[in-house]
Amino acid sequence: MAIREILTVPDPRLKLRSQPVETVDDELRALMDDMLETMYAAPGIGLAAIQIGVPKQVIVMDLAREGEEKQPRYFVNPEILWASEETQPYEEGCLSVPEFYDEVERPARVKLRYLNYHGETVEADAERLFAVCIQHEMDHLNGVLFIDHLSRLKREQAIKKVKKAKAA
Ligand code: K2U
Ligand code: ZN
Repeated sequence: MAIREILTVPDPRLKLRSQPVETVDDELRALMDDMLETMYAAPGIGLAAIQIGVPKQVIVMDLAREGEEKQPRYFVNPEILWASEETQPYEEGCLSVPEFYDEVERPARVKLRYLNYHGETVEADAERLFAVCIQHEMDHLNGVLFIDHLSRLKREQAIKKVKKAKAA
């Protein structure tokens, strides 16, 4: 396993649309292992493959709280089958937009279909933080960042802040 570099704005690769995975094999599992190690080290609770420069439809997540046993989850070629009309606001952050947080409104509940770590098809219902995180990560697979849901002014402020921090 290896900790990989996390891309940050304004890296153009973060705007790429990620490609579907053909086969969940040992090579893909090695990528997911690296993604999980990278996410824990950040630290974060979710990570999309494009954030380490790999344009594949792969997400890892662990919503376990501090002190709880780790609960890693793997999502390959995830699809949203249904989303509630009801929405919920959440103060989001992103490992690719460090030190910037703002509120984003998203559907409160979603139904997902995806392939798991072993390539098996799974359906799941997500709500609360799981719903927020999976939609945030699936945005990454479409080249969309949470700041793209904000005003142009806030988006430009976020990018300027990250650029300044990188130059320091
Ligand atoms: O995509 C990422 O950069 C991972 C995010 C996932 C996330 C974003 C917004 C809301 C929930 C999850 C990082 O984990 S951001 C760090 C973080 C940590 C705990 C709670 C919220 C955000
Ligand atoms: Zn993110």
